[in-house]
Amino acid sequence: MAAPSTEQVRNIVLVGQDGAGKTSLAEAMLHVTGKTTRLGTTHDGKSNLDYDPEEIKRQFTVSASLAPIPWKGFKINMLDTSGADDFLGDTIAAMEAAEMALFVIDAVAGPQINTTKLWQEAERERLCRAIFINHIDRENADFDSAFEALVKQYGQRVGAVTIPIGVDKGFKGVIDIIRMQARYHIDGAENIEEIPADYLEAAQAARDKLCDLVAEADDDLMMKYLDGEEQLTQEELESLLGKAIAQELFIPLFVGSTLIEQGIEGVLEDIITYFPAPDAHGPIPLTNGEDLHIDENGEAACFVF
Ligand SMILES: Nc1nc2c(ncn2[C@@H]2O[C@H](COP(=O)(O)OP(=O)(O)O)[C@@H](O)[C@H]2O)c(=O)[nH]1
Ligand SMILES: [Mg+2]
Repeated sequence: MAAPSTEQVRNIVLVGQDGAGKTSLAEAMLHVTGKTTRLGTTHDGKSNLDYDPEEIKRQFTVSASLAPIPWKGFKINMLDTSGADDFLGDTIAAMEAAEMALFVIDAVAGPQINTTKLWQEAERERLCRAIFINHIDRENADFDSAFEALVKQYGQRVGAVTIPIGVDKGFKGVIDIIRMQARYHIDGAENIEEIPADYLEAAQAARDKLCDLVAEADDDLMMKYLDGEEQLTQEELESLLGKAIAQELFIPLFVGSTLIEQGIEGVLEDIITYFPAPDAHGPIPLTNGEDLHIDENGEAACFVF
């Protein structure tokens, strides 16, 4: 494969508490895109990423590993990290190599201590963020309470771009709030359908919240919005999403289950459509909180405090 241009590359680091399903998410992405023929699983030592004997024995990721995923002409580099206490230093180092951190949260346990530590690190580094609520197929998994807990802990910028269809063991697909459609993963492929009637109200409420958050990325639209309660058009929403994510005005929240591979294709699609690409001419976040700007010749031009 020829080297892709930087616009076609996405470097995403998977972070969060151990057990949330980071490695399983990378495995599901590899599988739904056809990079692997069998879904790798960590609980039985059959993972492509947790292959080290120590990881098989402990049943969790010890050192960061890279899963390059070629998809639709893009190259998505997923960096899978450890969420265990002893290995957070390695995880923080891996975060510096990515333009985006995808936080994986266990729907039953909610945000946990190491997730919050890593969140603070991302905040300090000005690393753009997204969230994937996983394990939604499990008994007692409750999307609304997990979502509420995340907003409480990480702020109002968190907004759902997918919501679940069905609860715990009856979970069977997601509603894509950006495209307003239902997405089901059935027999190895994705089926796109209309939103079921009993989910229309919840989908519209999530859509309104999404538009509110994303409008913040454009002053003119925000004024229009405040003046006349005008809705964003589909085009306006799509054109502002990437900007709102890159400016950290909006933190997209996805939901799904890596074990039954629901909600995975939507994340991949949004990664290539809205997540930031490596950009040599944009600000590069530094560990000390300053921004280093690079001029057209690739030289460090100035520090902005
Ligand atoms: N029921 C259910 N189990 C999951 C899901 N995702 C991961 N698991 C299980 O949760 C455990 C931890 O997953 P893993 O990917 O190793 O978590 P990590 O430490 O964040 O990388 C494993 O036993 C997985 O099989 C899910 O969506 N649903
Ligand atoms: Mg892992």
